[in-house]
Order: sequence, then structure tokens, then C-alpha cells
Amino acid sequence: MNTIEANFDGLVGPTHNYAGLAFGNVASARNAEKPSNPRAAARQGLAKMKLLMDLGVAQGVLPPQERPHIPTLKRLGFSGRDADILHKVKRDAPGLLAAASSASSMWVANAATVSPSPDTPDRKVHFTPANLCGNLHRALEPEVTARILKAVFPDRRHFHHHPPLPPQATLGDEGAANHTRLCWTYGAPGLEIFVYGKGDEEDPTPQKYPARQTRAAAEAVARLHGLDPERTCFVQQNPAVVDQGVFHNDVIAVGNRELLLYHEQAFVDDNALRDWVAARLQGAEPVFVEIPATDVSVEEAVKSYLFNSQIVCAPDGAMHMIVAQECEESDRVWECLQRLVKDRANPIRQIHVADLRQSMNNGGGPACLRLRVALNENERAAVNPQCWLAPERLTQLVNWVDLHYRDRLAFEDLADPLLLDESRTALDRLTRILGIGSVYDFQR
Ligand code: SUG
Repeated sequence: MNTIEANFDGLVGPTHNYAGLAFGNVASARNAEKPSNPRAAARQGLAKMKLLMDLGVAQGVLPPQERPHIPTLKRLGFSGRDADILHKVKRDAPGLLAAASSASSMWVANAATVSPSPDTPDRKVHFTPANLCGNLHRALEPEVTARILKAVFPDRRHFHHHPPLPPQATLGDEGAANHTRLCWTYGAPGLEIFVYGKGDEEDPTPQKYPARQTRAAAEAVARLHGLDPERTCFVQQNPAVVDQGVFHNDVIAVGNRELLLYHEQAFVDDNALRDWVAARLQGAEPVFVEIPATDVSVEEAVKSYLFNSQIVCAPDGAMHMIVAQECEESDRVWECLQRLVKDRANPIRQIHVADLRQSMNNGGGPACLRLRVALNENERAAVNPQCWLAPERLTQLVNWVDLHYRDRLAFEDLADPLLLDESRTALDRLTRILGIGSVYDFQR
């Protein structure tokens, strides 16, 4: 049965803004409090989805979350009508207003960890929403993420949904951004590689920025998904790169099928990882492409998000790499990419440049915006059909963005009761476009 890897992208929500909320994410800090353009952000995301769709890749859409999230503000003690709540939180606790208003759910590489059916004992696709407990604005996501995933992948004969792990610091889980699957063909059992920042007492730890992903969380997810221990490994991210702004492994490494592209400083022990993969990958020789720091420094990698590129297979099997425009703007990174496509020792055949500036300014590149789900034909047919991108749906979504999104948003605007109304109206319509029912609190 033909198994492909689908990409589900998070749609940027109407409150996309720059609030400097993500400590350790240098772009988020750098752009704190600059005005944003939610309409352009959503359009850029849709343009990337179109690029993938045009390449023949199965492309799906995941809706954004409801923000500002009034139920959270109520839980934090604010009361009254919605407009009063917004007024009071802005006056008394502006940081909470920012956290409750973030459009961070767009970065769906952090929505969940997914194990496809060839890897699981019950031959179902397993999903565990990430608890994202290291940052308040992101810790608000998992409950609704779980609802959304169930609405997009509803059929219990094919899809197994686990609840997020308990939101405890020792179980910090950031989802697929720290998870890579290697295989010779998507339908064959794969090797699942979990990369963590925080492990045992003896493991080295970053000194400046937090390590968000814990080994304990990765192990729990692997257990829940029933993964074969022989085909699952846990490797530590180099703490020195976390301290340089690599808050997720997908900022320093990316895999696709038999290919692993990574920076030489990505892992504590890349030799051990390579040996482990080489001893287990069946059906194909693994291809390791290690980029030395002399070609691209960690700083340059973080700035350009070279390793946050998407590497995808077109229907003919050829690999395409979707890179952020910032890669083209860096001479060293662009030269490195030119060398990559010319070098026949790796399967990457073409580079595509995407303008994702609005998301990039918050530290979210091409790969952050997508959740990969390998699906066989029956599973594909069991996905909520309206969540697949097709030319008509794309037009509908572009029109929807143009109708409902503002082209400028600054911090003061987050307390505007009209913004809350606009966002709810937009999301209510979106649930009809995507046919996902009432997933939002304001609809219940
Ligand atoms: O969690 N930025 C996100 C970016 C997530 C990128 N995802 C992956 N690498 N997979 C984060 O750091 C910034 C929000 C703000 O500052 O307004 C933010 O949350």
C-alpha cells in the first residue's frame, strides 16, 4: 500500500504578534514589541502550503487556536465581561495578556509527536500532543491541540490519540520538533530518533538558556506509541548550541527518509548516532550530510534557519528542500545549499525559497510550521477530507484571511475587544471551511 508523508501546516492565527515570550529563542527576543502583520503572516504560510501542494506533496491544514484566550484569563482571576477582562489584564498584568494572545499554535512541529502505523504494534497512527510546559503561552495549547487533532484525524480504526504528558518540568515535551524518523520508504518500519536537551543528572546541561525537551518525556512518548526499543533511540542535543539559540533540534538538524542533514555541533555524540542508524536502517544506505562549522557557523544556522528547512519527497521520489528566504540572504548558507544540490552523493535535487518573514521573526521557519504524518492510502482516506489543501480550499482560505485579518498589530491592540470579536468570527467560519465542528471554547 502506497504510504506517503503528508505535511499538515498550522495556519497563522489573527493575533500573530511579537511579544518576546520565548526565552532562548533569539528571534523572539530580538523582535519583541515590534508591530506584526497577521494578514501577511497567514498569507506567507498559505503560500508555502501551495508550494508543497504544487510539488505534489499531500498538504493538510491545521487551524489556529482561539486568542486572546479568555478562559485562561478567568482562571488567572480576571472577571467581568470580556472587554473588562481585557482592560484589566492589560493594566495589571500585561505579560499575561501577551501569553494569552500568542498565535504560537501556528508552529505545529510542536503540536505533537506522531508515529506512523508501520512503527506501531497496533498498526495505527499514534499522536501525543506536546505539553509545551516550559513556556506559559505555549502551555495553553495542548488541550485544544488534542481536540483539533481528533477532529482532523477522527477515525479510531486508524488513529490513536494519547493525552498530553502531565505538565511537569521534568516531563517537558515539545513534540515533533525534537523527533526524526528515518526509513528507506515511508511505509517500511522506521527508526525513530528522539533528541532531548535535558536528561540524567550526569548529562551536560546548557548554562544560559533552558533545555525544553526532556529525555523522560521522549521515553514516555515512545512507550505510549509502543515503539520497538530496537528501532528507537534517544540522543542528546549539544547543550552548547542550546545556549546559542537552538531551542529545538529542528533548528540544527533535519531528516527525511534515509537522509539526515545536520550541523557538526548538533549532537553530543553524532558518531554514536550514525553508527546506531547505519546498523539498523534496512533497505537503503543511510545518507549523512554533516555541515561543518567552517562552512556555516551555529550563529549563521540560527539566523538563516538552514536546518529548519523542509526536505520532502515529490511523487517521483526526488527530494526537494524548502528553505526560508533568510538562507538566500546569507552568502555562506546559500553557497552551502548550492553545493548540496550539486553533490550527487545526497538525494536533494532542488531548493525552493519561501518568504516566511513574519513567522521567522518569532523563530518559526519552514519546518516549525509543519507536522509530518506518514499515511497509507486507507489512512489518507480516513483524514477529515476538508482539512486537505486543494486549489479551491486554498482560494477559500486566502479570501478568508483577507476578510478577517488585520495588517498591523501592536501590543496595545491585544486588549481591543473588537480584535477578540474579529478573531472569534474568523475562527467560527474556519471551523466550517475545515469541517471540524466546535473545537473552540467560545463555541462550546
Ligand atoms: O516556541 N516562538 C516559538 C517558535 C517555535 C518554533 N518551533 C520549532 N522550532 N519547531 C517558540 O519559541 C515566540 C512568541 C513571541 O515571542 O511572541 C514563540 O513562541
